[in-house]
Amino acid sequence: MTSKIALVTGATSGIGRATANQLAKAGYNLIICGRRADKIIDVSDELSALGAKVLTKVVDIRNRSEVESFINSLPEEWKNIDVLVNNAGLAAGLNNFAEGNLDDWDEMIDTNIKGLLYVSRMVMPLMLANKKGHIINLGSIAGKEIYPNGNVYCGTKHAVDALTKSMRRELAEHGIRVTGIHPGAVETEFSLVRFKGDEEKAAKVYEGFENLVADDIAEAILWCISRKPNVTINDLVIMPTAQPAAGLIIRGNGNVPMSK
Ligand code: NDP
Ligand code: 8X3
Repeated sequence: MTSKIALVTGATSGIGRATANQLAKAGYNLIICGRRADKIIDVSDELSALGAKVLTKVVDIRNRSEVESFINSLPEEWKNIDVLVNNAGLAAGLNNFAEGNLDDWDEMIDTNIKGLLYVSRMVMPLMLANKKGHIINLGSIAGKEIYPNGNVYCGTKHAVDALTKSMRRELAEHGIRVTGIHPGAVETEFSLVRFKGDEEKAAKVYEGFENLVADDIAEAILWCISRKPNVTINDLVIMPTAQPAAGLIIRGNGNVPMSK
């Protein structure tokens, strides 16, 4: 295959889907995964229409053996992965510690930390063998700061930040680049997932200010991976202008510039 190959986890919606689209437009072929089979087909159709070759797989990244067989069973020509976007992740709930839901905690830790590690563990040897590659990890402003009741989600994203730095330290000598992307509030399915399908609660998160959209992050990812090979963007913290810090959103203030 002459085009470069990118693997995007959690490409069925939001930032992952937008990133897969941006990469297809830039000429990449795509390996995409997520748990929702119907959505994967929709995204695959979108990417094919943009001229990309697409390989799809329904995978729950929390499941170690699913991740192992996903990567092991890639056809040889698809194992030449140039870019891994470790995007799949979620927040579940927004409670104080004492009232925290342990299933939510497990889900966040299993997905955001362990799932990211399982995928990375399987893809890194392929990149090492090819002596090239770029790993993009989706952290969050919640991995740089904390906010009220963000507790375990913030903990998982702080872990992603630490793992990103460790990966970079270890892989630089092999010419493999590692970048952490840390967005503030991006309107995706994120809040709908966090509030377990409560649309009203999810919509309130984005009221009265101009949030980021998935393409803002996808464009930044494309910019990071298209720098000259001697340039690594270590870390990007990308915030809505109206969100100067984690958990602090300036709503309904005419002084904050809007794009339209
Ligand atoms: P979405 O909910 O829109 O997308 C999340 C994606 O992750 C979906 O494609 C989902 O697919 C996938 N996913 C979740 N769990 C699993 C799993 N166990 N196995 C495989 N895929 C999974 O949210 P975003 O696009 O906003 O989130 C993408 C990343 O960006 C996350 O890591 C999030 O923490 C991070 N982020 C988001 C911010 C925001 O404000 N939106 C801000 C900062 C960081 P499916 O359900 O089909 O499995
Ligand atoms: C999510 C970032 O600020 O919306 O990772 O909680 S924020």
